[in-house]
Parts: sequence; C-alpha cells; structure tokens
Amino acid sequence: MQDLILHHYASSPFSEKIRLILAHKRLAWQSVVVPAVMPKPDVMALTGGYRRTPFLQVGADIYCDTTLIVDVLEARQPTPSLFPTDASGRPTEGAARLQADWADRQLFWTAIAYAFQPAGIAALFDGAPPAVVQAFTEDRGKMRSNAPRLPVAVAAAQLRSALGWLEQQLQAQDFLLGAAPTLADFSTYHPLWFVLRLKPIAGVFDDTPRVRRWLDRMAALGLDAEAPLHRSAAEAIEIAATSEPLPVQQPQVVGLRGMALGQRVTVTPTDYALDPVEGELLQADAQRFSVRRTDPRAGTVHVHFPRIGFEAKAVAA
Ligand SMILES: N[C@@H](CCC(=O)N[C@@H](CS)C(=O)NCC(=O)O)C(=O)O
Repeated sequence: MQDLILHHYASSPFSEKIRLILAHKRLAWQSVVVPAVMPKPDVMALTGGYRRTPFLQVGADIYCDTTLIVDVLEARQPTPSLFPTDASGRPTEGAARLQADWADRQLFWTAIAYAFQPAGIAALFDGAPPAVVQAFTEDRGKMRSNAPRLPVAVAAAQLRSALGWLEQQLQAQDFLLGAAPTLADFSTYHPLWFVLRLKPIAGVFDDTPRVRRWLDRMAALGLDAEAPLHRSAAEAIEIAATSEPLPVQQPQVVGLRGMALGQRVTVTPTDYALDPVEGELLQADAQRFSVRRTDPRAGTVHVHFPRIGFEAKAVAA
C-alpha cells in the first residue's frame, strides 16, 4: 500500500485536525510542508489549482479537503473509529458528521475572526517582519474576497456563546458525544487549538473550564505519536509521477445535471478560494467527485473532492 503524504504547514488548523487524527489512529505518514500563501507551484502540480491546506497524497491520488481526507483515513485504519458507538450502543456517525460540519464552517471562521485582533496577530506572527504579516493579510483578503468578515467584538461574543454550548455538552462526559473522541471532537478542536496557542487572547476559555480540560485531553491524543518522515515537494511530485493512480472502483453518477463521465469538467469550492481544477470526470457518487488530469511534472493524477462544499461544471467544448 502506498504511503500517506500530508501536504500541510505547522500553524494550519485544518492540518492540525488531520495530524491529530493520524496520531489517534497511529497511522504512519510523511510530511511535505507547503507555503501558507500563494504562489504554490508545487501544490498546483499535484492538485491542478486547489490551493487550500491540507491535502493528502497517496501515490498519484490527491485528496482535497479534510471532509474527504477523514474518510480516506477511516477506510485505511478503521480502529480506533472516528464514529465509535456511544455508551448505550447507539451509532455516533450522523451526529459526529453534523457537528464536525458546524465546527469546520461556522466555529472555524468565528475563531479566526476572533484570533485576528491586534494581540492575536502579534502572538501569531511573533516578531516576523511586517512584510510577512502584510503578505499573509493580503493573500487571505484575496482568497476570501467573496466572503463576509466578522468584526472582532461580534466574533468574541459568538465564540463565547459557542464555548457555552460545548461546556454543556461536556457536562457528563469526557468527549463531545460520549466517552471516546469522534470526528466532532477533532473538528471542534482545531479552531480552538488555534486560539489557545495565542496566549494574550486565550483568556476566552477561562469561563468554560470543562472545554479547557477537554482541549488538554484532545492534545494528549497526539503526545506519543511517531514523528513523520519529511519529504521535499519535489520528492512528492516524483512519487506521483512514478505511481499509477488507483483504479476507480465503481464509477457512479449522482446528480450531474446533464454532465457525463469522461467529460471535461471543472471542480470548484462553493465557499472561498474559488479556484477551479479542470480534468476528465471519473466519478461522481453521493460522496465525492474525482477527476483525471495530467501535469507536466506530476504525470497523470486522480484528484478527489467531497461533494459537500464543491461544485462540478462542464467545460465548454
Ligand atoms: N474545507 C477545507 C478548509 C481548508 C482551509 O480553509 N484551510 C486553510 C488553512 S487551515 C487554508 O487553506 N488557507 C489558505 C492556504 O493555506 O492557502 C478543509 O476542510 O480542508
């Protein structure tokens, strides 16, 4: 079986979600550090245009967005499951996926808006030259030019409100949906991990001691994890170029609005960083889109996206 290669950077919350799941599942992985801002030519060679972080490479298969990456990891290493049954033997998958989606889309942007106040920015960039801070701010401004931004005071109030809900959830149990962590915990953890590391603004957790202890419990899941092997981007591209993409198991078509397998399409996020990836449509089942594309450096790769958060469109002939 091909190695798991995570393309990520240290301060990225969505990357931390995946790093902690890899640690929880005791999965060995390899690490490629990507730039936090554009341009990202090595990322583009593999993804074909998708710029967000992280993405997962398995040989010549590229998995974009953590919603899909989580499913790849769960299939590769089913235990411990991200969807364990709760104390009464009931399944947690539905509730875990729903809460994860709330955390990834809602809580994440609330936490980011709260973090990007002057004291948070100073702690995050910790003495970096002003040009670095400016380049980051400009990059993210462009990436989210279509999306509204919460004022800090509004974000602070909304974050406190959300922490209150989580405090209630943790009243009688160690993790959000029971005695064991589920996907809900990993998705709720990463935006709060980002805030917690910014000491001058981390006092926001003072009124929710159960949440604070749960954050420590989550961090402990990664404590004795094995360090990944580091690879350069050039090595990762070479691995893609010398690997065959996995065969698409049962090509399916769900909700394609007139498109057909084999057709040239673009797949684009529906929320922000609206950069299309163009290729030949290989699969469109209820959970994912897959396209085949050929890159001068990476060769033929299959790039996969979750249906949630992405849209496919036919390319005019
Ligand atoms: N829905 C995406 C969100 C990923 C995301 O927004 N990641 C941030 C970093 S934590 C990002 O891509 N920032 C811009 C960049 O790294 O270029 C996922 O689940 O993977």
